[in-house]
Amino acid sequence: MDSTAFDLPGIDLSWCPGCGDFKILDSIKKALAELGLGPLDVVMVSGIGQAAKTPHYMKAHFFNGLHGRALSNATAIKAANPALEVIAVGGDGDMYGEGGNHFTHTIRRNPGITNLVFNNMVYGLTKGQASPTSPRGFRTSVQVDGVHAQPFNPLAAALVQGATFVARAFAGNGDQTKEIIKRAVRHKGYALVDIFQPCVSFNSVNTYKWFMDNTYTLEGHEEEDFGKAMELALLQEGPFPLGVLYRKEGVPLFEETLAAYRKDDRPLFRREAPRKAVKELLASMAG
Ligand SMILES: Cc1ncc(C[n+]2csc(CCOP(=O)(O)OP(=O)(O)O)c2C)c(N)n1
Repeated sequence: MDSTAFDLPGIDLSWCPGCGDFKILDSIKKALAELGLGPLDVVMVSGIGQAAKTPHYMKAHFFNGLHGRALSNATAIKAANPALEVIAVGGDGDMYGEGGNHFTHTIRRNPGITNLVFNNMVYGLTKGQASPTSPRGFRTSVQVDGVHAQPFNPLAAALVQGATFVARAFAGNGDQTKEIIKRAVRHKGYALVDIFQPCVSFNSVNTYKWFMDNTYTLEGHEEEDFGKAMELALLQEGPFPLGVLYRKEGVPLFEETLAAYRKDDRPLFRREAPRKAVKELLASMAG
């Protein structure tokens, strides 16, 4: 499959010129094409934000829901049709702020979905307020004295909740990002890829140069070594490692463990809803 299969001609992209989102969109399309997937195999799921507009800009199934709710919607879609490749995309604000609760509890369930977070350390869509991953001291029009809080650490949080695939990429490294996304999509279980993404309009600290100077590619790393992964994830100052920090195979998937699939392996979307039973249940609850 050619990556142009995912192109959606004639759309009006609202991203600023130079935005890291363009590079990530390109990496996603190439990764899916190289995996032999086409638009009908993939569902892109998002909430709200600039990053969350990604599904609007590519040809595939998509579901756009409430702010911070991409992961719960993605989990349900995967449960209804496990044959689909379900990819939840959004920014650090959407996934770790508004969606923080869903981020934590989705990981515990281990659905077979991919979670791509475009981490620009700022709220882009709403014009530059601090996000959960903004560094301490980061000044904005709202945080005029600079951010006081400790930044949220998505990699360590994911590891501690039992995420079975945890990786970090940088939008500026298109090929590496593509390869990491391919591995995340192939992984059987919840896969987080936190992608450093420079916001050229509202983050003048974490620029392309800053990310280049403060990252390095992991080499010879034991991906199944939880302790080492946690040590890398806990780094508070750069250089930050790029690559797959942690991977664990063989953990049961959310959709596999559902009672609905115990006796019947037909996907939920192919089944008749038990209308009579639902009607009776509702009637029994009325008055
Ligand atoms: C419930 C709710 N709270 C707040 C907002 C306002 N809002 C829209 S997008 C956004 C933040 C987006 O930031 P991020 O997810 O980091 O994505 P980016 O735009 O930087 O890609 C906020 C706070 C909203 N739409 N709905």
